[in-house]
Amino acid sequence: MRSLNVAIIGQNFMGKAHSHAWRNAPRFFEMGARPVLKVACGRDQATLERFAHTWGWEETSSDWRDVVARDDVDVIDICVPTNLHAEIAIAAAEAGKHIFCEKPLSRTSAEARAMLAAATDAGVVHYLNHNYRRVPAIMLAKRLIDDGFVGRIFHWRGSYLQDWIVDPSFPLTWHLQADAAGSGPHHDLNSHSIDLARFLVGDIASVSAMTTTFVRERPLPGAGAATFSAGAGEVSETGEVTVEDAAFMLAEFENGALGSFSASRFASGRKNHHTFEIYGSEGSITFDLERLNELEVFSRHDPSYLQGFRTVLATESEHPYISAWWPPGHTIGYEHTFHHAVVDFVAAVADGAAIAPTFDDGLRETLVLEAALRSAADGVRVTVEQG
Ligand code: SOE
Repeated sequence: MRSLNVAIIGQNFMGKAHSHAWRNAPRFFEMGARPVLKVACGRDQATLERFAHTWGWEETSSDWRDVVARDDVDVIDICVPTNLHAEIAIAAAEAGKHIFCEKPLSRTSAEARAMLAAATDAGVVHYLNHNYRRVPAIMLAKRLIDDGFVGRIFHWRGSYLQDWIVDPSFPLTWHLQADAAGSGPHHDLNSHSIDLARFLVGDIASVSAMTTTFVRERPLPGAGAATFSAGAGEVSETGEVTVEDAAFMLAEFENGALGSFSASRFASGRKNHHTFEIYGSEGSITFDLERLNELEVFSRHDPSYLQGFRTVLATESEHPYISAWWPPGHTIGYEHTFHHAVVDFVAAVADGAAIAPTFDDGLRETLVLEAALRSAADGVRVTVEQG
């Protein structure tokens, strides 16, 4: 069987999730090519060696440019902060490598356009990893919508709430700096909701948004909570937070549906509360990532004495991806979505199968993100540029 040599750039949270998927997917799925974990690239050599050993990467490198230039690498997997995506992806495309890029695609639409142009010109496979599209229950939602179960869609209500920075002593990591991240939970979390909304409902025509920042100054990474809370005069090692802490957006879709999106890192008690609700003329669908095997569905065509939402456990063998895993009722989790992405990506590279979202989807999503930031800054509704 053909091998596909993968290089991963980045070794943190997403590095781990992707590594697990590259390594494990062929054990469960029939794949047209065998991913080889060729080289892991990161800055901190000590942690990189441990990371490579744990996940079975054959080699390590501290220079992504060397990695991209290697003849024995077929795929570049990008798992680094957002500000590095464009440069790495463009170099990878120019070197003829297929690209698996973690979300969000980029900070700006200018970067997204350049990435899309480079990948298109090079004719390489370009995939933007919004892993939640590949939750079987969400794939089921897509099938139900395409089959007319929901009918004409009236409303989308998407919400992605977390609480990991409520403590003001949480340090100023790259996620809290606009230069690195583009924006805060808007790029990080609303991007996921926008991707699902585009997948399930359609393109977004205009938006109106509000953002706010609750904690404007934080300890620099390494300065630590103790320094921050030590009292006036000892709080010198702090820096400015340059992103929002919460971003709420209203949207009108091209098909006339009205939607709302809320993203916050200040929703105390919410750890990874990613939900959506879709309401239509024939029925409705709701989803909650913290119960990701389930889809709540409502049909107006049920008899009146049975009207109500029911819970579908999307673990039957006919649900997408499930037959490769366990028997019905043996639930799957967060990491499985990355496996599904790897399987589909390899099918795109090895067999020419279609894959989405691509960098084109990423550009469209970034245009929505940008329009919302403009709306929040100017206090007006903004039309979203289409592509
Ligand atoms: C952190 O907010 C984060 O890890 C996101 O970056 C991921 O995309 C999301 O799936 C979970 O939360």
